[in-house]
Amino acid sequence: MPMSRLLVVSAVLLLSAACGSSTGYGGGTPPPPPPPPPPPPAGGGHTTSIDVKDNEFSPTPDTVSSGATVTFTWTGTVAHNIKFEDGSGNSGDQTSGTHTRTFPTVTTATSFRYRCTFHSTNFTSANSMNAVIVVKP
Ligand SMILES: [Cu+2]
Repeated sequence: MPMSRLLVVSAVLLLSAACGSSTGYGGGTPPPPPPPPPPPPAGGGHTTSIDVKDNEFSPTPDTVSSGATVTFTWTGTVAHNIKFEDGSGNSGDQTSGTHTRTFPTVTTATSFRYRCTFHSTNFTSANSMNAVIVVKP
């Protein structure tokens, strides 16, 4: 092999090796990935809009601020209602539309349990159409 051809082959091999080791960041470490989003409140939402579905309330549990007004929106196809354990802010039987309840001002976190009387027999059973809103000061 002529000397000039040997030099060309060597140059190509060197260039290939250099490109193969490049990271695209000038040889430094790549930038760190963005931090993960903060976790949602434990076990539920933080919203003043709750969907009344067939057959669940979503989200639940939900946490709102003292004195907040929560809007329930019927998104299913069969009738549901909202009956609060404290007897206040109940809705009628509805298949569509909305219902609102304004919660009281509280000085300690207070749970307001509610259920649909068609699809739940009490306020605490799992896998039933009941839910809770936690009002925080
Ligand atoms: Cu229901």
